[in-house]
Amino acid sequence: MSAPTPNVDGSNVRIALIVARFNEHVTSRLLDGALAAVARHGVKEHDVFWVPGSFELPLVALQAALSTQYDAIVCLGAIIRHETDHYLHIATQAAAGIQNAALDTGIPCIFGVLTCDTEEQALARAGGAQGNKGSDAVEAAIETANLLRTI
Ligand code: DLZ
Repeated sequence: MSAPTPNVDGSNVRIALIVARFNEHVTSRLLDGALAAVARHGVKEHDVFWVPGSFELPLVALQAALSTQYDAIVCLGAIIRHETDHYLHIATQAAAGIQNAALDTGIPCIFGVLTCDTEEQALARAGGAQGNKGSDAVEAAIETANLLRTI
């Protein structure tokens, strides 16, 4: 049995897009992809919030989810490996925090955060040869929000 076609009709979905400013040359491209998907799928309403870095994404995602103003939250960031293991702590906490925000509120909080070894890898996934993870994240948000309404 094959998987059903996902419902990516955004006409009844309100989305908060939360974007990390760190590595803005990458995250602004993720946001471009996300906004293109918002338009493509007819998303009802959307707001954009910028945060300093990926470490701050979970708290703002939680607050947006608690606000009851959104049916889904999309978190966008770019974590690129540095000389120390600092990036690892940021990536681990961002992933866990975003998932916790979703599980604590019942609002889908989507992990649109790139975790890459190099800037080239990140750019390839932000509108380059590997597509745009920001666009994918919006589609995941719409699909999950629509799915939750059917359960
Ligand atoms: C400090 C830092 C570092 C070293 N690397 C990244 C990164 O690759 N991607 C990212 O989104 N943010 C990074 N940050 C910033 C942290 O996420 C955070 O904003 C600061 O530690 C302040 O809490």
